[in-house]
Amino acid sequence: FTSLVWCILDLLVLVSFSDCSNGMGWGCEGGSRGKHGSLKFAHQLQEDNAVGGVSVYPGHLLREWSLAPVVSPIPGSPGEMGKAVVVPKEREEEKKEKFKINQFNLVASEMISLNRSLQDVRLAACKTKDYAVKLPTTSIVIVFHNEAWTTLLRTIHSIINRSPKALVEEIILVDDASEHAHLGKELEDYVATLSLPVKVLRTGKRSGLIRARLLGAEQVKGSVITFLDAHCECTEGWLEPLLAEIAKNRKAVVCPIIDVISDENFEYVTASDMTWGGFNWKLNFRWYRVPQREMDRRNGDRSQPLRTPAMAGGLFSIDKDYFYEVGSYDRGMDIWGGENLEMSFRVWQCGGVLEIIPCSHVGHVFRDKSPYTFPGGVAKIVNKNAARVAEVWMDEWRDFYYSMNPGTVWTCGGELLIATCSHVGHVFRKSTPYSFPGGTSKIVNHNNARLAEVWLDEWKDFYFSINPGARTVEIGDLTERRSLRKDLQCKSFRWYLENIYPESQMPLDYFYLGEMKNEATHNCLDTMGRKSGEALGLSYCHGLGGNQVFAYTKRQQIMSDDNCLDSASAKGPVKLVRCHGMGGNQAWNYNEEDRSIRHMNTNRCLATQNHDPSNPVLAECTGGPNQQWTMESKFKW
Ligand code: LR7
Ligand code: MN
Repeated sequence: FTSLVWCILDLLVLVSFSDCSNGMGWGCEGGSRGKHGSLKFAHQLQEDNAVGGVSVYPGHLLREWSLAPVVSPIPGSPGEMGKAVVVPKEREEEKKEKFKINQFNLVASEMISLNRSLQDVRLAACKTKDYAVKLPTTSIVIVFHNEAWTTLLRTIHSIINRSPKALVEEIILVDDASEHAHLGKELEDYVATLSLPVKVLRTGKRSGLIRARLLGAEQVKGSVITFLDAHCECTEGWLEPLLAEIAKNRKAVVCPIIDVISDENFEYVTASDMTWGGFNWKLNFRWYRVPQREMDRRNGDRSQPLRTPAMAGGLFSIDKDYFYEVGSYDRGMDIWGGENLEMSFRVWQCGGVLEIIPCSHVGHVFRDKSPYTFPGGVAKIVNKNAARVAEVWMDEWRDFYYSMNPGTVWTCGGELLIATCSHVGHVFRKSTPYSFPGGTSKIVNHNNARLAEVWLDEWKDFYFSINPGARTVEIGDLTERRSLRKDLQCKSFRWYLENIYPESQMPLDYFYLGEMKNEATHNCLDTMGRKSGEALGLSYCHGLGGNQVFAYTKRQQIMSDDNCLDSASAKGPVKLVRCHGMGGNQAWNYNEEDRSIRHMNTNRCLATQNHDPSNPVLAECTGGPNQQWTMESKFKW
C-alpha cells in the first residue's frame, strides 16, 4: 500500500550540510567519556536556576547538567559523519531480500556503527545559545514493533552519546508484541550493559503505537516525557533546547526538526527549518512552507521556536503532568495514525502551544511503506483513527474529511489504484453526454466492481466496503474524548483555523461543499486524482465524493483538498493548482441566478465543450447550459 504515502516527503525541502568541522572529538558509549562540556558553555555553570532571569518550574525536579562529549568518527567505518553507505555489489541480492523485512536497507544499517558520528547540522546561532543550568529531566519512551536491531540500538546509543547524562532519567522501551527473537531476552541483556538505565516493557499483545506509548508513559520518572520512534539518530545538542523550552512554558509541546535518514543508504540529510506541519482534507499529516507571518513573529530569527499547526507525531517532548492534564492519548485509536493530529488539535485548542525547536535536530528513517501488519486492515484502522479525530475536534470541518473519504479513507489506497487504472476511466469519459440506461449508479458500481476485481488484488475488499459511506466506519465510543474536550473547555476548530492555521487547506468560510454538476453534460467536475499543475477533469457523477468534491469558499476559491481551480489566461486551460489564497487566477464567482461560474480575472465562464466533454474550459459567458453548474450535494457522507 504505497498509496498510504507513509510519511509524505514531497514538500520537505531538503538542504545539504553546511561545511561543519568537528572540533571536539571524543567519547562514545564504550569509548572514553572523559570530558564534559566545552569551554564555550562553561559560563552557564555559574548561572542561577533561571531562564531569562525568571525562576521557573516550581515543584519540578531540576537538574544541573553539562554537555555531552562530541562523538568522533571511527576511521574506515561506513556511514560516519552521516554519509551514505555503499553496499558492495556482491551483497546486492542480500540487500534486496533484507529490504523487505523493515522497508529500509537493513544491510546498510548493519554496516554502520551503532555509535556512528554525524555532522553538527545546527544553525550557527544555536551553538551559542544559553540554556538554563537547571533543566527538567526527561524519560525517553520508544515504542516498537519488529524493529531492526541496528536501528533500535543506534537510536539508543545516539541518545546516550549525545545527551547530557544528568538530564536523561531513563530510556523506556516498549515492545509492542514483536516477533523477532533479537528483541526478546537478547535485548534485555544488551541494554543492561549500557551506562543509562534502560527499561524494557512489553505490551504482551499487539496494541498499536498509541496504547504502547501510554504504557511507557505510565512508568516515566522524569519531569518530561520525550517520545522517539525506534529508528532515529539524535544529533549534538538535540535535547537541551527541547527541555529549555518546556522549562519556559510547561504547556509547550516541542518537536525537533526531523531530519531524513535515507531508507536506501542511511545518509543523514538535513531537513529545512522553513517547513512546518499541516494536513490535508484526508487528514494526512503534510509538510508545508512556513508562511511569512510566522517568520515575522520570530523577527526573522530562524533559531527561534516555530509555532506549528501540527506535528508529525513520533518525536516530541512534553511535560509529564501536562501530558495527562491535556488528555494524553485517545486509547480508542489502534495501531498507527491519527494520534499526531489529535494531539496537535487538542494542544492548540485546549490552551497549549505546539512548536518545532529548530536548534534540535533528530534524524528519522523515512520509508515509503509500512513493514508491519495492520490487523483488521490498514484502511479500517487508519480511517477509524482519523474519524475519531474529526468527530471530537473538528466540528463542522469534519465534513471535509468525510467528503474526501467516501467509504474508507485508504480505499484512497484504492483510490490511488483507480487513478493508476485511469485508462478504465477514460472509457467512461469519452461516452459522456448520453444517458445511462438502467441508471448511472448501477452501471458505475458494476464497472467499478470489475475494476476492483481486476486491479486491486486483496484490496478490492476496500472497494466493496466503500458503501454506505465513511460514516458507517466502526469508530468506537467517543464519550470520553468528547467530555475531555468539554472539561478542558477547549476552543473550537474555527478558533484553531482562525488563530493558529489561517493558511490551512480547510477553508474558514465556505458556501458549499459537494459535487458541481454541469447542465449540458450532466457530468461533474472531477480532479480525476490529478495533481497540482494538471488539468481539471469532468466525468459521470458517481455521487461518492472523493475526487468530485469541491468547496466554493468565501474567498471565491473552488477547491479540492489543497488544490484550487486556476486559469492563467483567458484561453485556459483550467488547471488544478496548489491554493495560494491570494485571489488572482484562483478567484471565481458563482452566480446562483444563472448558475454560471465566472473567472474573475478574465471575466469568462467555466464551460464544457461538445467535442471534448471531459475537459472543461473557459469561454465567453453566454448563459448556455454548457455553462450552467449546479451545486447540490448528493453525497452519502
Ligand atoms: O503497531 C505498531 N506498534 C508500534 O509500536 C505500529 C508501530 N509501532 C511503532 C514503530 O515500531 C515505530 O517505532 O511506532 C513507531 C512509529 O511507527 P512508524 O515508524 O511505522 O511510523 P511513521 O514514522 O511512518 O509515522 C509517523 O506517524 C505515525 C502516526 O501514527 C506516528 O506518529 C509516528 O511516530 C510518526 N513518525 C514521525 O513523526 C517521524 C517523522 C515522520 C513524518 C512525517
Ligand atoms: Mn517512524
